[in-house]
Amino acid sequence: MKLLVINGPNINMLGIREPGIYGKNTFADLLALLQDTAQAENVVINQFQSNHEGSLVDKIQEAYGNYDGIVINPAAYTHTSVAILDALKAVSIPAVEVHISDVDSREPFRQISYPSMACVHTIKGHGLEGYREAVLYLLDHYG
Ligand code: CA2
Repeated sequence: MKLLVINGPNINMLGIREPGIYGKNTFADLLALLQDTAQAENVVINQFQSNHEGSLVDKIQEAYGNYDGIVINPAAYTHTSVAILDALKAVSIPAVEVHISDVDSREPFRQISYPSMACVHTIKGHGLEGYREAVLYLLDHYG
């Protein structure tokens, strides 16, 4: 199984500020967790992070025919991006949405997610472990 993990804006800044919300772990820790999960589960996991909405859309389109599943944390674009929603619908690859923080207990605007309408499952508030859970979910249901 070949999976693509996509992270949106500012996820590369993890661990630098707001440890109360996102924890102390860094983006490098997230990359290590993904590598670890790939080895343990014997799957290919490629990773992409961008601060640009169009680049995220391009990457989702490129996944068509090349990946069996997508794990996506669209970050702030979660709450605004119909373009990311449409890209996920267009490629129709099983996608799991991950949020490090519990967006439901934060500001009301964070409780809206456009991409979730094209995702088979959403994991919120489990910290970086949510990414591992997303991979396991895809393996269990589509592997
Ligand atoms: O909880 C999540 O995973 C989020 O997708 C993270 C986004 C936020 O906009 C979403 O509402 C929920 C933020 C990404 C990281 O932002 C940082 C902010 C300050 C310091 C470091 C990272």
